[in-house]
Amino acid sequence: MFKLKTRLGFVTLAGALLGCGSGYGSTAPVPPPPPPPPGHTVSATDAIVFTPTTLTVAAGQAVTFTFGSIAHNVFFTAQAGAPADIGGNNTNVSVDRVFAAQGSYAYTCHIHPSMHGTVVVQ
Ligand SMILES: [Cu+2]
Repeated sequence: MFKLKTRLGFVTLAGALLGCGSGYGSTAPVPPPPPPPPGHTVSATDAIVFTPTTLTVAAGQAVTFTFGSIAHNVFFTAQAGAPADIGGNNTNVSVDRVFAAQGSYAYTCHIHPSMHGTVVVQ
């Protein structure tokens, strides 16, 4: 009975040690997780949508509008506190706009009238 107990204890200990050591010395180190995506970016995509459709930021924060290979622009619905429009045909560029005042700021792309988005400033 004593012998059996000892043996069980050894097996348990060996298992614990193996468990602790698994992965130690393995060839491929686990890469760190990728950084989270920037929190205040709206992408005007080649799929003809703004992503995200609604972005919430704090007053005073900047939002970066990024444009890819298909030209887009950003025209805000006229209202107090709305930042300047991003007119023209924007490709492969990023443009920042600061939202100083609380509110809900809708915008659209004049090249693609189906593209709509909103920045909510809290
Ligand atoms: Cu567009």
